[in-house]
Amino acid sequence: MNPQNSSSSVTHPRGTRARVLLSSVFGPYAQNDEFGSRAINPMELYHNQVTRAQGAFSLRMFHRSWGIMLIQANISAPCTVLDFPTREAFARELTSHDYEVVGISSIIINVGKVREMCRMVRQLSPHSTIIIGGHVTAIPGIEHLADADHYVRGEGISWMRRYLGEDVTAPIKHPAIVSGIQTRAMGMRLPERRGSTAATIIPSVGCPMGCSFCATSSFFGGKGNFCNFYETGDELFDIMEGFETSLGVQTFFIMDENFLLHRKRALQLLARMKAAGKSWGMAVFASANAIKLYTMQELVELGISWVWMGLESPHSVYTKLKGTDTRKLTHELRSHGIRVQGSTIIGLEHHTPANITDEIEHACSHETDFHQFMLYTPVPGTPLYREMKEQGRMLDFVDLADIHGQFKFNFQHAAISREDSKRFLDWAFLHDFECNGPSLYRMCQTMLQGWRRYRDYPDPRVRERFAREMQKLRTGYSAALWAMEHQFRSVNRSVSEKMKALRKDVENESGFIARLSSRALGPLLLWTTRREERRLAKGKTYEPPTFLERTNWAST
Ligand code: B12
Ligand code: SF4
Repeated sequence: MNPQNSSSSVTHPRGTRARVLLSSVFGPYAQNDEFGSRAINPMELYHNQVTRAQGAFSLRMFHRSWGIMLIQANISAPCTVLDFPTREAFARELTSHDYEVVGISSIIINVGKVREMCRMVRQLSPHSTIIIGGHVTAIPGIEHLADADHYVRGEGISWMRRYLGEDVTAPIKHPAIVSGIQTRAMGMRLPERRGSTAATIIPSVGCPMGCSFCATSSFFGGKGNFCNFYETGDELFDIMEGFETSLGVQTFFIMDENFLLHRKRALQLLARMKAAGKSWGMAVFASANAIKLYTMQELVELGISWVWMGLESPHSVYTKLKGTDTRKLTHELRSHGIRVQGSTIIGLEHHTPANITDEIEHACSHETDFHQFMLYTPVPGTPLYREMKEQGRMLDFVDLADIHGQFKFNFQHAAISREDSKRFLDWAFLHDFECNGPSLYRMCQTMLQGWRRYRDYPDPRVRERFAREMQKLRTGYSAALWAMEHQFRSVNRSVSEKMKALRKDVENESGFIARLSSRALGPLLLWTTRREERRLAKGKTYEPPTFLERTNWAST
C-alpha cells in the first residue's frame, strides 16, 4: 500500500456488492480537441515516440489499459472495464447500468478528459462515487482540477480491494492480456491469429533506481521502492505457462520497468523454463547495468529477444549506465539476436545548441533496432519537477496536455530554447531513420545474426526460438525487405544497398521460399507502402477500438 494514497481507510458501504465501472479516458486521441487530445500524441507506442518519423514503415499498434484490467481481475465486485470509450459510449454505460463506483484511469496529459468525465458522472449518475487513479493523481492540486471523491496515488489493486472490503493480501491474479492490438506496418494490417501476438505480463510496478525525471519510479515510491506483484520465478513461470495454453503464445512482453535487475527471480524462471523445455521469447525493459549482470548465454537461454534500454549521453549522471559502453553493449546484444530498443533523452542539463547534434549523432551511432527520443521533461510528482519548481524554472503557462515529451520543453533549459527543443527532437528521429533505415529492416538484421549464431546451439529450446524467427524472415520479412529496399532508394541509397545485401543473405540462407516471397509479395508491399504514404500525407490517423468487459456480472 502506498502511504500517499488519499482516503486509504474508507470503505464503500455496499462493500463487494457495489457495482464498479472502470474506464480509461475517452477518445479520439490522435486529433487536436478541447479536452486535450493532440494529433502529435496518438494512443500508440511506436508511432507516438519511437518510429514516428518512419512514415509508412512505422510500426503501429495499440495497447490496452492494463492498470484497470489488473484491478478488475483482482476484485470480486461486479465490474465493467470500458477501455478507449467515446464520450457517447461512456455516457451510455453510465445511464444503462446502475454504478455505485466509477473509477477513471488516466495519465497527466489527459487531465482535461478526466475533468469532463467527472462532470458527466455527476450529471448522469449523481449517486456514484468517483475514484480517480493512475499517474494523473500526481498533479499537485488535482482535487481542484477534477471533481472526484477519491484520488488514488500509487498502487491501485490494494486500494480498491480495501475500499470494497476485500482481502488486501490475497495473491494477485494476472488477467490474460494480448499485448498489441491492430498491428500495422507498410500499409498492411497484420493478421491477428491466435498466439501470433505476445502476452503482456506485469510482474511489478515502479522502479527502485529512482532516476530523478522518472514518473513511474516516483509514482510507486521513488528510489529504493517499487511494488512487486510476483516475487519468484516460479510464480512467473506458472502465469506464463497458463497463457501459453489459454492464449497460445510463446512470446511475452514483460511490463516491468527493470526486469533483469531482479536476477534471482530471472534465474529461477530460467531454471523452470529449462526443466520444462520452454522455448519462450521475452521482450523486457532493462537498464544497461542490469543487463551486465548476465552473460549473453544467460540472456539468450532466458529467451530475451528484445531489450528496451536507456542510452543517455555519455556525459549524463544516471547510475543505471555507470561504467557501461552502451554502443559496445548494443552491438553485442544484436549480434546475439537480441533486438535493442534504445531510449535517448534530448535536452539534458549539459546539452547546448553547440553539442546537441553530436550527442544525437552519438545516439544514432548505436545503430539500435528501434530508437525512442524524448524531451527531458520535469513531470509533476518527480524529484526533477520539485527541483525545477524550487529553481523557478517551470514554465507555468504550458498546458498539461502538452507535457508528454514529444512537443516542446515545459521548463527553462539553461541553454536551449523551447522552440529549438522541438527542432532538435524532430531532427533526432529523422536522422536516426535516414542513417539507419526503417526499424523493420534493422530487426531483420538482428534476427538473421541471431539465427546464424544459434542455429546449432546445443539447447533445443534456443534453436527452436531462432528457427521460428528465421521462418518469419524467409516469408513476410523477406518481402518487406524487397519493398523497403525499393522505397528507400530515394532516401538513402547506401542504406537501400544494405537492405538488398541483407535480403540476398536471407535468400541464400533460405533458398526458394525467401526468393519467391520477396518477388511475389514484395511488389504488393511496395504498393501498400506507397498508398499508406499518400494516406498519411493527407492526415490519416488511427484510433483504438472500444472494449467493454464485464466480470462477476448478473444483469439487473
Ligand atoms: C503502456 C503504456 C502506454 C500505452 C497506453 C496504454 C493505454 N491504454 O493507456 C501507450 C504506449 C499508448 C502509451 C502512450 C503514452 N504514454 Co504511456 N505508458 C505505458 C507504460 C509503459 C505502462 C502502463 C501500464 O500499464 N503499467 C502497468 C499498470 C499496472 O500500471 P498503471 O497503469 O500505473 O496502474 C496502476 C496504478 O497507476 C493504479 N491505477 C491506474 N488506473 C487506476 C484507476 C483507478 C480507479 C485506481 C483506483 C487505480 C488506478 O493501479 C494500477 C495497479 O497498481 C507506462 C510506464 C509504466 N511502466 O507504467 C507509460 C506511462 C504511463 N506513459 C506515459 C506517457 C507520458 C505517455 C505518452 C504521453 C508518451 C508519449 N509522449 O509518447 C503517451 C500518451 C498517449 C495518450 N494519448 O494518452 C507516462 C505517464 C507520465 C505521467 N506522469 O502522466 C508513463 C508513466 C511513462 C513514463 N515513465 O513517463 N503509454
Ligand atoms: S532505470 Fe528507467 S524505469 Fe528505473 S527509475 Fe531510471 S528511468 Fe525510471
